[in-house]
Amino acid sequence: MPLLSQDKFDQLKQKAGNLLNRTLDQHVNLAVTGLSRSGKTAFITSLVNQLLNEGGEKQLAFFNPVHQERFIAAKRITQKHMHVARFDYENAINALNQSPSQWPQATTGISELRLAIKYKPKDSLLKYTTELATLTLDITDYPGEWLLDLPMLNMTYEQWSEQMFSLLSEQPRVEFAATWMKKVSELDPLKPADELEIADIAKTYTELLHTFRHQLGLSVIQPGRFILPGELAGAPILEFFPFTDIDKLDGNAYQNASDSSVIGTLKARFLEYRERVVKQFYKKHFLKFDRQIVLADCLTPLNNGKASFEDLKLAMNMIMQSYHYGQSSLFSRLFSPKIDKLMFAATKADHVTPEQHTHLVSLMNQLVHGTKQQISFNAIDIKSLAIASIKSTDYGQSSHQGQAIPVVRGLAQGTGKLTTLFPGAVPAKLPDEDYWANHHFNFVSFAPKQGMAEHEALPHLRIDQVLQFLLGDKMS
Ligand SMILES: Nc1nc2c(ncn2[C@@H]2O[C@H](COP(=O)(O)OP(=O)(O)OP(=O)(O)O)[C@@H](O)[C@H]2O)c(=O)[nH]1
Ligand SMILES: [Mg+2]
Repeated sequence: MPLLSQDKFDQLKQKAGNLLNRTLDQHVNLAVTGLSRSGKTAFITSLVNQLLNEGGEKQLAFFNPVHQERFIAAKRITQKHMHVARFDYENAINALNQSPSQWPQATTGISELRLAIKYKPKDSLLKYTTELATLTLDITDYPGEWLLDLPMLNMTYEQWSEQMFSLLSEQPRVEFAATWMKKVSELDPLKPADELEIADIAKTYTELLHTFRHQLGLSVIQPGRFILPGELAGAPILEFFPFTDIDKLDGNAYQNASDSSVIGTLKARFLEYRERVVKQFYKKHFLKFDRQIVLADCLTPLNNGKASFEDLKLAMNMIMQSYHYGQSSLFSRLFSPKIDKLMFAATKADHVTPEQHTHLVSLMNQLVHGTKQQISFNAIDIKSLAIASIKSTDYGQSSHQGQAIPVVRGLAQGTGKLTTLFPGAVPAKLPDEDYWANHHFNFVSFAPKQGMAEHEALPHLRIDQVLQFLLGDKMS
């Protein structure tokens, strides 16, 4: 006679399973970031959509839980933080399913979404105790612009002002900034601050930042919150600006300037911004992420030209400072993030022909090159990929002067016209003068494909590889 009845055995197994479920790591805090328009909303929408559609086996061939038929299902559950906006998945899907199909709207701040993913464990301890396991996945979407502020923590107001003025004095910014800079240079720094005057000059500075981002396609925008203020819109903490020629002021007068003087007010707000905005974001959110994907649209700056691309390079460098925590005493004292996997994804890869994808990855790698070496030193697992969250084109061949050339075909954004083109070669290295002088990149924005069915997984490029890198080990 068996010592335990089957019922008893199952009960015990269930208990052991519950215990392990509690002790094993079954939770991932995934952060998605990138500068505005880099493709964060499209990425999260597609990733969630692939999981909710139970993998759609063919579509997720490189995601082991699906490939090995261990993926059961995913569903949305109530998000973790009640005070953070919900990622608006429904709205994004509705836009894509509309006729004609639309891209989801631009978003402005931080948002969250939580999924419960059920799967059959394969290699983990869980397989001995329970049939199914659940991975809870928290996804946070936040603007890369917020990371651009990190270097401010290491700077005094004087240093920051100097750096900003030297940026503003160069092309292409100077053309737009000259009048504003003159206005600041005429302002008496030691006179009592006039609240309205300061608000007004800060407003023009903010408008300049918007022009740099949206009209010139530049990436280095500081302070980042000025263009993406979220709940801080209109607060005095966002009403300051860099001051010119502080080093030419009388040292004593500057140091002794009262808090109510122009310079004193600007300095105090700068410090408050650092403390309450920059540091708080790191403490409240950044510290809690386990895994991070940084999205970058390298193609639009390539299309815009040299200044835009160089600025992206600088911005990526600034963003990467957030991962240099092992190197700098300030950051290691302030934060000890636990990120163990970091992915860089070059988005919108469906805009270029497939043989260009290796170049796109290599370009992306060079943009983060210095950093990559330093981070791998800190034992973070890093990978770069070229992806399309929502593939909007088809590939084909066309003949040009008797030669077959690869082409992409899709509906041009705006006109909706079916367009076939060879957009040009992506440089495998950071472009030099010769590239800018002799190469032409002809990039067209595409509308999403029409007639995507509501309950079918969205077409994509390499989202399965992203899932495998970011979640595969947690679902083994
Ligand atoms: N062809 C193609 N275009 C894409 C893809 N992903 C994003 N885009 C384009 O890039 C635009 C911006 O994408 P979003 O996902 O809204 O970018 P975001 O980073 O969330 O932007 P913000 O909300 O402004 O910060 C979209 O409106 C599309 O035009 C993609 O996979 N393929
Ligand atoms: Mg968005």
